[in-house]
Amino acid sequence: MIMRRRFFPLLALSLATWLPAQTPTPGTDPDKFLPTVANPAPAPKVAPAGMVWIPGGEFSMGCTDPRTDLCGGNEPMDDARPVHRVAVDSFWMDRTEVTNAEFARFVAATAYVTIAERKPRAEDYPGAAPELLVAGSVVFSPPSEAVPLDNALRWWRYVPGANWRHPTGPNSTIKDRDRDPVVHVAYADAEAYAAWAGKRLPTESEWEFAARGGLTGKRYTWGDDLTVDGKWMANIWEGAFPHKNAESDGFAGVAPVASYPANAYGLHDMSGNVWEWCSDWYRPDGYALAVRSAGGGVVRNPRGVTEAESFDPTEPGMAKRVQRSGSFLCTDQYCTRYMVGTRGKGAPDTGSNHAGFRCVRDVVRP
Ligand SMILES: [Ca+2]
Ligand SMILES: [Ca+2]
Repeated sequence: MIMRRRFFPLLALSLATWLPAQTPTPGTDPDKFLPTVANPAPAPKVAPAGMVWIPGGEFSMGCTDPRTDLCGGNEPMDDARPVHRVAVDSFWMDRTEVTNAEFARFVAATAYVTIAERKPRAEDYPGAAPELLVAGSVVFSPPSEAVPLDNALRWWRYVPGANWRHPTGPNSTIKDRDRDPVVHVAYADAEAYAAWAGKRLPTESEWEFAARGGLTGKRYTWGDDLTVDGKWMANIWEGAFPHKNAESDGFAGVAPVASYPANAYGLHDMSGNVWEWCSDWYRPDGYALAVRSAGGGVVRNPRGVTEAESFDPTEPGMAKRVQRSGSFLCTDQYCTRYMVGTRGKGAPDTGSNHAGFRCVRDVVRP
């Protein structure tokens, strides 16, 4: 349906209260974090340009219910439990989200046309009115006054002509915004870029291992407090969502990548700025299924469920890919998914002006 390109994923990213409480899987404690143990193998001597070494290892993946935490938000994050033990191999990861300049080089080399720049085909969106079948993407369009937070359509709009070159609509440009993360990138667009760059998209477990930076069970990529010495550590939303952005962190919209401190692995913006695609298909009970398939032990290099198994109770029948990191629109009033163990998801054909990606590369040892 064209509605998914118009509105849906952003709504879904923001609602998790529908998730049923999950039955604990035998052999796991849904709230138990054990120490992260990095693989001992040293990094190869030469790092690919713009990438950092992620040693891989064993860690506890997931998050506990944050609602009683200071600034923990109002969602239980049931889909990120049980907290369970996962092992991932080492890999390289982009130190930042992919930028406009990087994506422009890819497009210049390949003449690639993103999904948001293509006219939707009527056969892919049966029942859609012909006037709706226009190229475009979803843009944050805040109301001028406070609104109930139960319907994301109050602040999202499908904008014809919005795409990575025109982030907020046809009259906007990316001139002088080389260092901004590229946005309006559908999953296939991100995959095409990664293939061109000799990389791939991260799995969800690789992404979380990297984001945690060797720490154990922390709420954020840097620790347990939202700010450090009064400083903002990520580009999120302060003020009253969605109508009044206080910009205390310095940015109302996207920030140039690496505007905030890196985590311990040298990765920037693993919390906030823009959402980042992961290669796993989404399913709210995916962690329990993974633990079960591992016989209750350590889950090794999980790849997630299949497309056919993907399920989102808010949109049954639509397979979704995982997205991580939260964005400049996440706030403790709404969608606190800048917390490192939390999960998001999106329809693969849908980008928006708060969603991008970064890539990883496998290690090739001589
Ligand atoms: Ca901000
Ligand atoms: Ca991010």
